[in-house]
Amino acid sequence: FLSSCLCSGNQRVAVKIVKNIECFCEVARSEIAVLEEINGLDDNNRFACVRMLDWFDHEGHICIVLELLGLSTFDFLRQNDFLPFSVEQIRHMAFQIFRAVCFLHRNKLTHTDLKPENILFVSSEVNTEALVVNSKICRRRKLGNLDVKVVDFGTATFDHEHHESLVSTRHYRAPEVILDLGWNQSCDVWSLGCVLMEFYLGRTLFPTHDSKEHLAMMEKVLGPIPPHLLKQTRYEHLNWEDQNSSDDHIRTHCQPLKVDAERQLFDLLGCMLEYDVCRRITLEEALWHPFFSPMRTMLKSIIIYPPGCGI
Ligand SMILES: *[C@@H]1O[C@H](CO)[C@@H](O)[C@H](O)[C@H]1NC(C)=O
Ligand SMILES: CC(=O)N[C@H]1CO[C@H](CO)[C@@H](O)[C@@H]1O
Repeated sequence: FLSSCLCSGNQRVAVKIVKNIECFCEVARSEIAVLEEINGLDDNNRFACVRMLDWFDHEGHICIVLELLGLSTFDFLRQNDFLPFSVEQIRHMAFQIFRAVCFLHRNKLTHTDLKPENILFVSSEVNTEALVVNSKICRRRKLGNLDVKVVDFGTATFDHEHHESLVSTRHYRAPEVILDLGWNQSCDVWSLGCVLMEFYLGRTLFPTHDSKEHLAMMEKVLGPIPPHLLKQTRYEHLNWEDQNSSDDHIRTHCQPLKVDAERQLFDLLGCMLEYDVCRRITLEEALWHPFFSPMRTMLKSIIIYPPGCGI
C-alpha cells in the first residue's frame, strides 16, 4: 500500500505503509535491511535503485519512507494505450536498469521480482505528440525524461539466505524456477528479457496463468527446451500437440522472435532468454553487448569508466 505525503522541509516523499500482518511485516523488515545495505554501498547515488529516506513503526504498521518517483513503466504503457517504447527509449531505460541490477548481483543479491510495475520513471512529466498510425492520427504521451529506478526489494534475496522455491511474478518467471531446478541471479536476467520484450511489444510476452502453458509458449517463441533440463523435472515430455484450447491461445499470442528487425536488441534478448542458466548471459556481460555501444560512447567522452557494472 503506497501513498505519498507532504513532509517537513516541503520535500514530497513516498511512504510505503505495510499491513499489520506478520508475513507482510517480515517482508517489510527484509526490504528495510536490503535498502539500508544497497543504499549504503552507493553513497553517490550512481545506481538506479530507489533510496530509502527513513522508516518507522506506526501502531504496528511498518512505514518505509522512500524518495518520491513517477509512474511505473507498466502504468505509463497502460495510459498510453499500450503503444510500445521505441528501441532508442528501450536502450536508455535498459542501460540504467541493467547497471542497477548488476550492482545488486555484484553484492550477492537477487531481486527476484523484476517486472514493469517495479520499474518507475523518476519523473512523470509528459508532453503529448501527434503521430499518424495506419493513416489515423493518434496522440501519444511522450516522456520528457526517460530516467528510471528499480523498486520493491521486499523479496530480494542474498546468496546466503534461504531461496524460496517459487519466486517472481508469473509472466517474468524463469524456466528454472517453473521447473524447480533452483535459481540464482540469472533468474533476474530472464525476467529483464521479458520486461524488455514487453517494452518492445507493448504487451506481455507470455500471457498465461498456467505453468504448462507458460512452458509451451516459451517453446513457441524460443524453440524447444533442452531435454537435459526437462529430465531433472516432473515435466517428462512437453507434448503440446495433443493439447486443445490452450494451443489456439498459444498460437494467437506467441510468434517466434523476428530477429531481422532490430538485430542487436534481439540478439541481446536471445542471450537473456536462454533456457540453460549456464549459457545465459550475465548483466555484466550484457552491459558490454553491442546494443549498448551508443550509451558507452556517450559516457566515454566524459569519463573513462572501469569495466563491469561501473560503466
Ligand atoms: C548461477 O548458476 C549457474 C548454474 O549453476 C552458474 O553457471 C552461474 O554461474 C550462477 N550464476 C551466478 C551469478 O552465481
Ligand atoms: C482432450 C483434452 O486434452 N482435453 C483438455 C482440454 O483442455 C482443458 C483445459 O485446458 C483440459 O481440462 C482438458 O483435459
